[in-house]
Amino acid sequence: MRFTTLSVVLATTPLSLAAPARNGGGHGHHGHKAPGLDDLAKEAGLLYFGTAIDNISLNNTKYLSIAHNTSDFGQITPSNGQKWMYIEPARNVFNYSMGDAIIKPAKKNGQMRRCHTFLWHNQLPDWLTKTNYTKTELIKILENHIKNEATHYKNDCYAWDVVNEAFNDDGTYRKDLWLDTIGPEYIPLAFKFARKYVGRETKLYYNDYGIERVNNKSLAVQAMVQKFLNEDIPIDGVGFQAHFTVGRAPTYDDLRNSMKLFTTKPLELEVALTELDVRIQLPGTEEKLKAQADVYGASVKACMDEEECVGVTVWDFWDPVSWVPDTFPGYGDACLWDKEYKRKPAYFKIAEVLSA
Ligand SMILES: *[C@@H]1O[C@H](CO)[C@@H](O)[C@H](O)[C@H]1NC(C)=O
Ligand SMILES: *[C@@H]1O[C@H](CO)[C@@H](O)[C@H](O)[C@H]1NC(C)=O
Ligand SMILES: *[C@@H]1O[C@H](CO)[C@@H](O)[C@H](O)[C@H]1NC(C)=O
Ligand SMILES: *[C@@H]1O[C@H](CO)[C@@H](O)[C@H](O)[C@H]1NC(C)=O
Ligand SMILES: *[C@@H]1O[C@H](CO)[C@@H](O)[C@H](O)[C@H]1NC(C)=O
Ligand SMILES: CC(=O)N[C@H]1CO[C@H](CO)[C@@H](O)[C@@H]1O
Repeated sequence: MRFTTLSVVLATTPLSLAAPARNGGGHGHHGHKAPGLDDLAKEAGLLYFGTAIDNISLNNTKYLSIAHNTSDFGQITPSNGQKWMYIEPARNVFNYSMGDAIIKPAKKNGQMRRCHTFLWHNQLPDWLTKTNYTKTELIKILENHIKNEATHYKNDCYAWDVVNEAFNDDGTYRKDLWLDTIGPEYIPLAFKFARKYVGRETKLYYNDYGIERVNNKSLAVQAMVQKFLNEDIPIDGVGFQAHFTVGRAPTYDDLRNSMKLFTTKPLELEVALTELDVRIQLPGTEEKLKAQADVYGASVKACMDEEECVGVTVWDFWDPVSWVPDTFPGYGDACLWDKEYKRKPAYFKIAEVLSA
């Protein structure tokens, strides 16, 4: 099934979205290179192995040489640059410079792009959060935002995260601006608007954290998708963010079971690990790095073994620019490359899993 999907994508997608010509090759007589994570992921039947990158890293040539090495990363996701506060900083004033700074070089380099995100409760501009709009006005604002951003990035994105993090852990809807003003129908509305304005081939995803096990939250997302299906609301995939912690991470079986909520009949959606990182309580030790490698390995294996899991994206690859230390004090070292740009045991574990 996955191979069929891949050939359909390659056959019907504008060239710019399709798989890249590789840097470095490795078929010549000189300098055979070890295959990277994306090379191995594609051989294992996935569409990509990717990474999120952020604007603060764009002045760093060493960082960029790794981010744009297509042997390791076949897909790029902007961590922040396509979020509402940057894209529409004043009402109906659009600024794509931060998004473009990530998307354009990735496109030029033949890397696929996952675009992130049209609608979230966080990183919204003040003009949106500090005014009480009516329901009708807010729906207009939502459509106008999606229309403009989707049109600007038309055919640039393999997938769009249309709605991000709409549920609480207990499976109820998250209370935010969107729910308070529009009601739960803001979610299907966002997907309808997205389908209207994104490129024909672009996949529409619902993306969330804490759904990597069968629990109240993943079941609530499943129920929502089932309702979409009954009501002809377009959706193609569910993104498992997969921000994990050593010692508390979902197992291989947890992930497989939760993926099946969405990939089996009647939903038959695709899934992906969209923001994978594995934090450890500092200081890092050899033992903790090994445990981290096992979590990364089990997570990637779960995606590899699930026919409808299309790929894995890590939420940045370099420890010094990870979001983890700022967000979870005392935790860190969550990425695949350490501060000296050395690949960590987790990198090699993933390579081993993908090669098996
Ligand atoms: C790109 O990555 C591959 C796989 O990790 C590696 O073998 C190769 O040396 C890298 N290329 C460059 C130019 O660093
Ligand atoms: C890039 O800019 C950031 C500040 O935005 C700075 O902290 C960092 O040192 C710079 N990196 C390089 C390689 O110049
Ligand atoms: C657009 O955003 C960039 C990056 O944040 C900023 O440097 C630039 O001044 C903005 N452009 C306008 C016209 O506001
Ligand atoms: C918006 O409505 C809330 C609750 O009714 C009120 O507390 C707040 O002051 C209002 N904000 C503005 C900017 O009118
Ligand atoms: C899960 O939802 C059920 C009701 O559907 C509730 O009784 C239970 O407390 C919830 N569990 C958690 C952990 O929130
Ligand atoms: C906030 C930030 O770092 N913005 C930068 C993102 O990247 C573009 C292109 O390099 C810069 O113009 C922005 O200033």
